[in-house]
Amino acid sequence: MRLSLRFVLPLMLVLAGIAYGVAPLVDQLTLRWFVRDLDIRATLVVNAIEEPLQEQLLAGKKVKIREFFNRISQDERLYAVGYCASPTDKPLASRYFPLELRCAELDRWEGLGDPLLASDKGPLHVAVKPMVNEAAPDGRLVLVHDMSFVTRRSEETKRYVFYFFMALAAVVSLLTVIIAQLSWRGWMAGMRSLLRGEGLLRQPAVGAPSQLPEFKPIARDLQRLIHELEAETRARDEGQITWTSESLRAILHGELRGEDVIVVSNREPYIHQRRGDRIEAQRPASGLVTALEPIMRACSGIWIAHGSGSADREMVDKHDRVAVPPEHPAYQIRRVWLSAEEEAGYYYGFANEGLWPLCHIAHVRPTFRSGDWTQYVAVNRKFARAVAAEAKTKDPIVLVQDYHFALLPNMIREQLPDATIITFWHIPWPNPESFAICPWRDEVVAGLLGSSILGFHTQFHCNNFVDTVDRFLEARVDRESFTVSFGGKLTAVRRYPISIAWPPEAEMLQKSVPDCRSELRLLHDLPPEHKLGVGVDRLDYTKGIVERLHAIERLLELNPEWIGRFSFVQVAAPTRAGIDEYRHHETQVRALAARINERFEGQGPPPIVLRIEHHEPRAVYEYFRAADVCFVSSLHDGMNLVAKEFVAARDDERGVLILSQFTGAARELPEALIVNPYDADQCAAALQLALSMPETEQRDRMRLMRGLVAEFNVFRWAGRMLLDAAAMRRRGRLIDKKARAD
Ligand code: ADQ
Repeated sequence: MRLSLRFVLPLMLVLAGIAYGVAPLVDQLTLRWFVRDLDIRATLVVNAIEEPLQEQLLAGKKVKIREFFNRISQDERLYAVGYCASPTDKPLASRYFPLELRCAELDRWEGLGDPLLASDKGPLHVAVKPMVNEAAPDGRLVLVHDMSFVTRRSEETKRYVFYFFMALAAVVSLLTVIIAQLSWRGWMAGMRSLLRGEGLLRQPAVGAPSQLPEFKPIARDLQRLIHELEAETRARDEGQITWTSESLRAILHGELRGEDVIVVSNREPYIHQRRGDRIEAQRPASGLVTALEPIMRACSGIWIAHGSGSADREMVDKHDRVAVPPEHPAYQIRRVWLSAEEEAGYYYGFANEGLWPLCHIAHVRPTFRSGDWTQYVAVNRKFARAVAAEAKTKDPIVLVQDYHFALLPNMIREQLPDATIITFWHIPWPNPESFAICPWRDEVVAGLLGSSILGFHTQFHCNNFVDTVDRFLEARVDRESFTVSFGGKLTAVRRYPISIAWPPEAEMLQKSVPDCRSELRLLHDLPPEHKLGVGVDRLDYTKGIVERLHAIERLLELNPEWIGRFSFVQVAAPTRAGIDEYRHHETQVRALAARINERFEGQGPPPIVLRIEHHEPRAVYEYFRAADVCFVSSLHDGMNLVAKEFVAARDDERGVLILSQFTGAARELPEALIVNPYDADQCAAALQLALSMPETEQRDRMRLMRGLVAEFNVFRWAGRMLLDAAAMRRRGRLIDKKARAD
């Protein structure tokens, strides 16, 4: 109806306008016709009466002539008749002859002048015709016609014109509405067929309306738009969106606008360190920070972490908060202070001597001390209090990071029952038998089940966790939906493989690959064409550095042609040096490297170069870009970001990645040379293959791996978790609303 009105209303207005303009025109036209008719009539009358009138004029019978005039002016239209013998005479006239018509002024009524004379009776038409004889050579007959009928007719004409346009408007409107409705249906059918994809490229489906030619120009545009929308929706549903920090930020703005977001991790995203009289804000080399920062920036949330820097206390306000990043503050860090005792028990003790080896099963015995556990509980509680204090709403989104906070989800739940708690466990989860040796296994698992969503890197770890719950707790496990119901709360156990930022920061790729190659070879006193392998890790026993060095020794044993032509630089960041096992591990690595170098001494550059120190991310990338091979030999690793960083660093599509089958990354990067790090011969063979791999094969493998890392990047990791959380919150709110309504 509204559509019809859209057509009909303007049409009516236009027609009314035309009618308004046309009526006076028609009026004038009809008047002109009547005047012409009266002229003709006057001539006829003159012709008809000329003969008898001439006779009477010659006879000079004025009375008779007046009677004669009175008689003929009884005609309905002929109003009066008069005769002027000369301009100086008075007219010899019938009754009603207008006094204004004087014989001396008859000239103006002759010819093409205006023949109309206004009178009380309405307009009169005056026709002056010559009527001469010998006695009156200037004689003129004056015929006055009544024109009041013209006014009546004009009124009627206007009325008819109005009716005509009304009828025309009705007919045209009706036709327009019918045509519009039919066209609309046609357009709709055409549009539907386009939306179904029956566009220009394909034939319409049988029975479907054939495509309207009018759609041809927009068909391609429309199809492109539809495909884009479809791809976007599909991508979002299937997690294939092109995730960038911007798209993450945009989605978070859309989905989590105004939400209260809190991140909790042991490590802070910015650590303030005192360097002499300067204070430096250090950004730890951590994938976690890279992944979570865009979320914090998008939501201006708060990040709660252990204040571990030497100048951390100097930088905070009275609420222990500091705004970061220092250059453009976008969110806040809330620092939690730990005593040396707390740190020893919670961080070094239960987390890193207990849970870390327990979950990695790297043949280092986990150590469980009740004192450590007490501190672990106390510190988790301390962080729970900090979360409750920092929450601006009763239902914040809390992102709990890692094995330092296994108890925290449930503790937060006790204080903020409506919070959405997403916990991500960055390390592997072992099978139930292995996990069972933890004296507080039930408490740890129950603590984690305070989460709304519990994330792991791989499905394998999700399965292990659900099996563990099934084995030790009175909980209902739904393996279809992968949810656990425990103590009336539901936890979704999900796989979110972590990754790195893509594309890597431009600064990381600033130095060209040839420059990195030549500079690093120069730095380590290696010839320009020397083959270079790299390993980049925290100096952790789970990273398989010892196994890696054994594999290199085995390579040189089996393929002595590489002696003096191949060196391996192990970049190792010191870590958890307060733990005996780590100190022992460092000693072991140093001794092994020294022994191998000694063994091949005097045969060119040493095969192993140890760089045991923290490097800036840019320096790490330079090693990646300079290397022919990157060797990741973790004995067990939740994901391993080093493997993905190596791939990201190689925009030249060269270099070979050797990757342990016990990393989460191995499930995503099958184009790497996948090895068992415990098998030195297999690793040596992989090294041999890598060092002699043709460039085309390197490129093919690297290209595939780069494609995957680009797509499954860290923004996707964070985005998927938060989108799931947002969906969960929407569902929760809907259920609450319904419950209130019931
Ligand atoms: P990590 O065990 O620390 O992480 P990883 O994923 O490899 O292991 O990340 C290490 C990070 O530190 C990388 O960004 C790397 O570049 C950097 N790094 C390593 N050595 C360095 C050095 N010498 N100097 C400077 N930077 C160095 C834990 C889990 C992993 C999981 C991540 C993320 O153990 O399995 O992938 O969390 O969830």
